[in-house]
Amino acid sequence: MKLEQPARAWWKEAAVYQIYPRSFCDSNGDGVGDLPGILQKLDYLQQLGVDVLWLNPVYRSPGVDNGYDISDYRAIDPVFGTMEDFDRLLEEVHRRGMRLVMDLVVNHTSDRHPWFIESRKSVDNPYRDYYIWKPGKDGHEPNNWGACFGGSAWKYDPQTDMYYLHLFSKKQPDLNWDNENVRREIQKIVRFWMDKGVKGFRFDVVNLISKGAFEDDTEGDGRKYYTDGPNIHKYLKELHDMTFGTDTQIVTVGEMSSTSIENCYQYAGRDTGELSMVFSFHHLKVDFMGNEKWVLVPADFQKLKDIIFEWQTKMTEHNAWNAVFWCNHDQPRVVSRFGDEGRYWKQSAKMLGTIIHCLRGTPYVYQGEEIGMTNTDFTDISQFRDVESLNHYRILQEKGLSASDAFRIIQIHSRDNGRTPMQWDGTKYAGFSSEDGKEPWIGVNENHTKINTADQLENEDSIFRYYQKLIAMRKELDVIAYGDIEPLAEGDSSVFAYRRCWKGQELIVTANFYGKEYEWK
Ligand code: TEU
Repeated sequence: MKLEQPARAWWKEAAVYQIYPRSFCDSNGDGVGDLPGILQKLDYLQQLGVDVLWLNPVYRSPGVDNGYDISDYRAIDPVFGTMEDFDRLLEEVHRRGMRLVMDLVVNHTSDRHPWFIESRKSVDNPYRDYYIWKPGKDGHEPNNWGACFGGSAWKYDPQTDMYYLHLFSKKQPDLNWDNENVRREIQKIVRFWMDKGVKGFRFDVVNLISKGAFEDDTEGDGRKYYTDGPNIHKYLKELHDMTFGTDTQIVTVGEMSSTSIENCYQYAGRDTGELSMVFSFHHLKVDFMGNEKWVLVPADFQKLKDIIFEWQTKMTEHNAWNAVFWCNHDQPRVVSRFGDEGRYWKQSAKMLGTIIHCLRGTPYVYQGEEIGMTNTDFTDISQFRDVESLNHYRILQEKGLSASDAFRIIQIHSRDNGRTPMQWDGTKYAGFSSEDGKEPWIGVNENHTKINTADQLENEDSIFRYYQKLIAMRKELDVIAYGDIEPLAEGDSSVFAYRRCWKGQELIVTANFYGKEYEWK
């Protein structure tokens, strides 16, 4: 497939590092990571070679969903520090030639946001239509849609005898994007952070903001009525034109939940006037049963290859741009999930990193991935914190599973696998927090004595050193950022291989997912 001359862009040559502030570095010993803690680690990140830092939400929030329930979009939650801490961090990020991306959660707010507090007061309140309210049907919810964190997607509110929609937790009411006042409010929020010098935004489940018909879903959980909805492209184009589209230095990435590739041609297409790139998640459902996450099935390697290659080749054909990644704060650790925690821990972590960093797209490194951090070693449900995991632990038992069977599923799939404190050294709290500080908000993995940045910075053969080289390579070889891609060994269920070509440069990547020698020509 021959590429038309792809437009050069700084974010096509960049690597992004995702920081989960709550678990990155705790500077004041309260057991929760914070902004001054990130400031302390900027030199480490510069040494790794990343260009952009994406912060998960640090806005004021009751913390029901670890900050994805925002109650004030223009304030820093005290647990992370002050706006002065933020301004200082931003200044120091820029001084190192890096950029900061903020995480904007605009599909929903916290139920403690002033807009929602007003909206629920009365049916004629000026903020009523900032959210989605419907009367019940025959004494039940307006329809049969399910919430991602379990139960119905509707919560009854006695104050006005109506139900409001929440696709996630009941404390995260969905905003009504069909209301122009809501769209204008979001534009003002984006401009507030642009005016502070933020050079990027990650939009949380942004392809869910346009809802279609509110009908019962006879075949599923309702997602077909709100995923990639009827006005989604109109709303993204409007947001682009009214805010970040005015500054070519700003990069935007949309988290596209259960999306279609056809829609992503537009979301992340060249000159379509929406976003720079998209996160899609189909490749991270190969250990699900369809869309059902809370089951134990072996990861389907052939499906993993097919999906990645489909998104690589088709998005290239449509001049659209992928974010490429294995890990984030919602996913288990890739070395545990698709690699090997044991004998081939180091080799498999490096193999997995190679696959992502040589693909066409912008690579994302999730905190701790660069040192091969693993899933949690938790042995009891009381150690888990994630609202989604705790809800499903209960739901699995309501479905008849034993507590131990339910626990085993949570252990494998919980988002907490990616949320344990960053492992900086072998001390009591892994250097995440001072030894005389409070117990961290979530348990430190015992293997931090073996897996930590201090050790790996000293070791030329470490995973950290290898990630450094992968990130540097993207800057040295244009074929990585701009080359086309040709899958190789597509039918071979033991090898993950592909070829990149660009103006005479050729890069062939071959990866062995299994712990045994394999001959492939
Ligand atoms: O994630 C949305 C999302 O798709 C994931 O929560 C996914 O549905 C789930 O992990 C599958 O089991 C975004 C944020 O990344 C996540 O942390 C938030 O909890 C969620 O939106 C709600 O804001």
